[in-house]
Amino acid sequence: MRELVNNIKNQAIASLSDASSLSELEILRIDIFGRSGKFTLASKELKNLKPEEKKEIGILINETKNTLETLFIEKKNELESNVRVWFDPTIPAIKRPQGRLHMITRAIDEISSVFEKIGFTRTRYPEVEWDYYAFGALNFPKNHPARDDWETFFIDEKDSPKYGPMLLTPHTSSGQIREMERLKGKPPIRMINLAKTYRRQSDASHIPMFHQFEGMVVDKDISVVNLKGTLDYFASNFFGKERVTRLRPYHFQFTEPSFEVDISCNVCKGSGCKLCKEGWLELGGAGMIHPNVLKAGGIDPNVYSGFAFGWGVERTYMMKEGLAVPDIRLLYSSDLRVLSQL
Ligand code: FA5
Repeated sequence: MRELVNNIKNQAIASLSDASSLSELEILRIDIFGRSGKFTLASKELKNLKPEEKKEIGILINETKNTLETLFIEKKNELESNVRVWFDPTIPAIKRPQGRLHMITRAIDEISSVFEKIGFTRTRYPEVEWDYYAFGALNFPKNHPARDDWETFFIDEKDSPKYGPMLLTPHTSSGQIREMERLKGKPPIRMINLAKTYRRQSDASHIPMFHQFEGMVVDKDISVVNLKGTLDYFASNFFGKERVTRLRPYHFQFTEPSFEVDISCNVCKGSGCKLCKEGWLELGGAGMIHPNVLKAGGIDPNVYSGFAFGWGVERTYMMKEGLAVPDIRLLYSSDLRVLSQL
């Protein structure tokens, strides 16, 4: 048995030094260590030996195995370092996927910078808000049916004796009173409040979490003319030079008069087409700040007046890019097939 093991070892060492390729080495490995390899079969004989021989031959088998395995590894390394690596510099490189900011992050930056140029200050107010700032101080009487329009998420928390229920703010208008308070009721105010807003709505044109931007200006002698001028400035700087806005009478509890703002359609330039029907696309709400709201913010409505407007970032940006997104919820679906196109 000792002789058999030594023979296998010597033959293996000789063949190893002759092996000139990785495939030859693999054939040799199978011949020695494979399931029916010479060394494997010899090792199996160990159990048939007499006990006194078993120990000695067992040691020999172990040593031989270790020696041969080391030699195999060394030979493999040697052969691999000889393999020539072909490098063809004309093969096109693998294109790594490139990340970029989400469309809505880009929109937020763009919208803020348009308003910052004409002196608006970007603000952000709490997303988890009190009823007082979202409704109460905005001239909504308690249980007024108009509150239903906002389909608010309420927080399961004790009501504040002063501010009422806690909720997720359904619109950035909650920032109006907060900004008046921050400035201690002292105009001039030029605020652009851009933040996340929440409503219990989910369909092709509504998402439960979306973004709004709220403009507010308060000063002496502010009129609808200033509102219209600001909206037209935004329309031409954000959407394109020839775009203008139009105001339609509407109702909001916190503005008087109130308007819906439309922008001229860029496809038909206002004459009416399949996209817009009558030449105009709807953007959002606006109006002159209600005297009661100014009073709630500590501002005297007999001295000061102001305007405000609030639009959805998602819808505004989709309109700018002319994006035919069939379902607004796709914007937040994290589906790379969608995101890589935006
Ligand atoms: C408001 O939220 C008023 N606070 C706007 C306002 C501000 C009026 C200041 C007057 C003065 P409205 O509910 O219409 O208004 O929402 C404004 C815009 O938010 C909509 O035009 C739309 O673009 C966007 N919006 C509303 N709900 C959703 C929603 N669930 N998903 C996506 N966008 C929405």
